[in-house]
Amino acid sequence: MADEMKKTKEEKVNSLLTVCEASQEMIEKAKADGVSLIFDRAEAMKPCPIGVEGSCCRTCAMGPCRLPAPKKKAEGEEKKRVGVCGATIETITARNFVRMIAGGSASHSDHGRGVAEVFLLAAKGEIPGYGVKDVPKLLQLALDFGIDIEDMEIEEIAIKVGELAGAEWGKQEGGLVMMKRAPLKRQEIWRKYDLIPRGIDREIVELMHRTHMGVDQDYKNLIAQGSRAALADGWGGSMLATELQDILFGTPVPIKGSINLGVLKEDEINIIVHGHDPLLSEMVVVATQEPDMIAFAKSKGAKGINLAGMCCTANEILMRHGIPIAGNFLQQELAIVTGVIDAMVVDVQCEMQSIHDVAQCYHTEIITTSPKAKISGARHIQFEEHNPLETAKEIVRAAIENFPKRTSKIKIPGQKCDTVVGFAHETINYLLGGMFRASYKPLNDNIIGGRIRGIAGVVGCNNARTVHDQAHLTLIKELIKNDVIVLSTGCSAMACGKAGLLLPEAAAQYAGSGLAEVCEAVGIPPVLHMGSCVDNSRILIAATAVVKEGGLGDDISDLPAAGCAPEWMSEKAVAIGQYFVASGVYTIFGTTFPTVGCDVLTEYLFKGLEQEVGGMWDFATDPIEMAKKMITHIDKKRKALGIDKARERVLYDMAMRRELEAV
Ligand code: NFS
Ligand code: SF4
Repeated sequence: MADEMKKTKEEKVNSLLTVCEASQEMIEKAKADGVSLIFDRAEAMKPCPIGVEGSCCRTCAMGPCRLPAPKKKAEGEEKKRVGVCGATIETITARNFVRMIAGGSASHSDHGRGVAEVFLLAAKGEIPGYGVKDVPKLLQLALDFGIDIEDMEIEEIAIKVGELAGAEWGKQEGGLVMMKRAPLKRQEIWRKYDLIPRGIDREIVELMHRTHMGVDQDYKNLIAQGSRAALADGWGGSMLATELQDILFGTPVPIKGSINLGVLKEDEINIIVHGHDPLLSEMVVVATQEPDMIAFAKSKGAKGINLAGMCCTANEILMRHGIPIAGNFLQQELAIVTGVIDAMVVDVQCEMQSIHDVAQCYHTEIITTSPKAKISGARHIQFEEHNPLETAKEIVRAAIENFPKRTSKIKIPGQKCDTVVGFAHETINYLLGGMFRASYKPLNDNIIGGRIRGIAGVVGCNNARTVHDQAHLTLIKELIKNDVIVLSTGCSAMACGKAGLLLPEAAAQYAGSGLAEVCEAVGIPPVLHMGSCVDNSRILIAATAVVKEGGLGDDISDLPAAGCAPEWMSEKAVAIGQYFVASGVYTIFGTTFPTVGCDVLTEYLFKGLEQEVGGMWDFATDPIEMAKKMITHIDKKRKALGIDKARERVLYDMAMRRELEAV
């Protein structure tokens, strides 16, 4: 309390912006340096109250038609809310909602397409430095695509896989191949409701067509197309991105790393790779280790080259190389504020245009690399896919040349935290079952026995409309306290890393006794970092593996599991949410929900969908309430499975176990 009193007014305000101390320090420094940040802009500009509820249609030039809910609706008196063309509020909110799905699915999937293209070039031996790193995974994918691999060389198989995988984007019919990985019952449900995507691009294009003025004007039909496009992302574009990246760069295995702004080094060249695509950053990793680059850095007075990641690119290279993470989405400007970033290299997605303005106040060079993502005024060094190492070296050279231009405005926060990351589905399998009997059985047994109450996927962004990292951490701590194991990706996983939740020791400190016991026995943290946002597909695969292991029902919707994006902001999060829902998962969002302007649609998303696909949406702003809702759902599923009694006796002996199995 005394400490609380000692805080200046300014510190109190800053602590309302973020719970991350390193970020607080940099927000204060930015103020002193006269730099405007996202936090300032969010304060100065509030969201449009009509748009935030999804009640504004700007689909054609007769609008925008704004349809806010009437202030006081007396029973039965509400006039039908329609736009100029007669579109109802149900149509308008559904249209807006599914267009977010289109944006999100397009982003993940176009990233996936880029990976598939590079994969094929690499398979053909056309990219020096890239090749097949994970042969078993290549063979598995080849089998998924029905390739008869018996008499084929690895190179041939890789080329065939590259061709067939690449064709999934432009396919017109027949259903995406990866959908067949789902539990059979799930596939039946998708067939029953005609939700199987025909081709990745096709579903996104059709969604844009249907949401044009005067086309699909039935909200349920629109949501169904939203599901198709979202499934094309989760089980298509994202899953293929993950699989092909793993084959090219290696499937992650647990690796140590560190995270937060404290990973930056004052006496070294600091390069940040920021965005989502590991294609170039993989080579930047190599370039920073080349002797001629290190010698060049030293010739400019630096002790070495320090590479760090930001956002999902960071997750990718941390998981595969142990490269440290500087921070998550809301820290991208703050990293520059340290004054020691010599170059921030961006590829695609979640890069705020403001980083260019912030960089103007220091010496940082912003370097764009994708022809799809330029920033006015920033330097562009295009990723040359036939020779990525050359591009990477050019970037590293630019950073080194920039080092002597540093200004005196330098301060690096002390905070950094160790992490253990890289829990691919294969790793979990191996860790639990052992090398010779890789299996999910121990996990299933612990869920059935009640040591682990259920599984939660906590994912997604930071959002400047809510306290940075706070909801992620409060929610996740509440879940693990209640013996729910957490699988995490994206900026959520990074929030966990900064708070020490990605360490095995966190189990003893934060987890309930059942979960802690399992984590300690296996040596894993209570929160498993599974990668970037396209890697949410790993969660789908893990959930499927749990179903297939047996004992917990025969569909993903039977599992005691739930998903959440407590601080979401991106359209990609909506796509992810919809593919989880359409795969049978209860999925809750925090901060805001884009359909609350229409009760009928919101009711359908929150309740109606459960009758059809087994999963449903939900919304709460308080993280403890979110956790409670998730646990309630988990308990509901435990009850349906008949394993709700097991939780009363968390520790039980063999006799009790036999008794339980006999039931
Ligand atoms: Ni996911 Fe990763 Fe972060 Fe959100 Fe952006 S970086 S892809 S979209 S903000 S979690
Ligand atoms: Fe208005 Fe209809 Fe045009 Fe939308 S499509 S802006 S509701 S007239």
